[in-house]
Amino acid sequence: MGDYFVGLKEYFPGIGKIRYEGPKSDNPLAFKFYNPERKVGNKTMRDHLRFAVAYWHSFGADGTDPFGAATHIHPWTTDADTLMAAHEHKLDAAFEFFTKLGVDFYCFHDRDLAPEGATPLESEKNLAHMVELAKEHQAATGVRLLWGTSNLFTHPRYMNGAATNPEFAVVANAAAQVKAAIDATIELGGQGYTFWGGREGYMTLLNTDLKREKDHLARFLSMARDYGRSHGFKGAFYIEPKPMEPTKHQYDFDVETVAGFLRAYGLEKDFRVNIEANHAELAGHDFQHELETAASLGIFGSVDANRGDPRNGWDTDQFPNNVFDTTLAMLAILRAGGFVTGGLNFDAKIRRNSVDLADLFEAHIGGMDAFAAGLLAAQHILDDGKLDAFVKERYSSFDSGEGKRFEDGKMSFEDLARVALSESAHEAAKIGRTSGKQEYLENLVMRYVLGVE
Ligand code: XUL
Ligand code: CO
Repeated sequence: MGDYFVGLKEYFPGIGKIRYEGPKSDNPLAFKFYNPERKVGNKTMRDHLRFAVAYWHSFGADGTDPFGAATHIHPWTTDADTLMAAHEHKLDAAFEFFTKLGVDFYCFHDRDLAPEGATPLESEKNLAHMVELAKEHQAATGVRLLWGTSNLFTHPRYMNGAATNPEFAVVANAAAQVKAAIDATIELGGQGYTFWGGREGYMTLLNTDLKREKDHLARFLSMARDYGRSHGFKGAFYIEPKPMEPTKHQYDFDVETVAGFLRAYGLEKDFRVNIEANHAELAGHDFQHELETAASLGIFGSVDANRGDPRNGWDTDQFPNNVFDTTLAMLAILRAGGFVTGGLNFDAKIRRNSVDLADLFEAHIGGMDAFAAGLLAAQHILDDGKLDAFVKERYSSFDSGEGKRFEDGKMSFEDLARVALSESAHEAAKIGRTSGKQEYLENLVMRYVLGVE
């Protein structure tokens, strides 16, 4: 932990540095699969996975739900005399946690780091103060900022939207907030800046001018992009798709919708997607679908790692633990070339009744192990080559001859039809009867998942 923490209050007493002990370890506070320095393919696990802790769920959320009061009593809040002091203590607790857990990154909203002031100017001052302290904590611990973002959904002024609000004054307020959050991200060396449009959508179309709202959103994003770039931000801008909640419909519904939006407004060069597993599920997709769609469109950026509950339709933000899913996710990520500016941010929260000090550690350890195991299985799949060879062979009729001419755009529609017309009756009877081998492939993946060690 280093000397930096000497003299600071310890918020997680009795819990030391979390270490790798291997799959046979019985210690709940040890990694079973995540071994940071272990080489997988050409990189270490830590460099592949680039884990980040989400400031909001881990240090801000208090277990409140629509039916009940807070259950998580945070000493960093209860011990403080002022709101600002509470945020200073929260920062100490967060960096103690990052360091003990051994993650390299964290992510925050502006309002996680510093409280909202009475005016936009006061809010900026609060944030600037906390950024100075965060900078010192980063320098002392080596923990870095994966991405920053702005909370444009909690304050009542955003109840009708932020960049898509029908009132211009609210749009301007959102800009002041985003400008300050981009400044904070630049100051802290953030590698990305995320836009999650929590209230950028509608509750009913009866009061909504859809075209105008989307135009405003695109205008806002272009202006924010230009501001960031002209102030030295070289990282990635991310849009985080989510189909609904809190709005009935959100404009950044899913990856494909975001891709269409970015292209329609000429934003595709600077913006990539931050894909959240639970959001994919809410959109009716698999996590793997969203990752592979992003990769196929060249806009894969980062990941909010969590999971939903397949039996209910909201964003439960649970810690990931399904190694089948993490394997398929890591396979998509490795095939996309791995993370560049992005990483695996645990946008996940412990349950409301998880009130032990160790729960937050155990939750992250489980999530990190699930992705480490998924990484090992995915690398094994790639090294073995059976799955890729199968897929390559499945499309091999486009690799040469007429199929290749079609793919290269060297054929007219008549030529294409003529290929079929020249078939013999014997050939025609066989066409298309090739097994997709789904069960064989699922069994194959299961072998890699079960073979992890
Ligand atoms: C909400 C969500 C957000 C974003 C950041 O569902 O995922 O926490 O990740 O605003
Ligand atoms: Co998220």
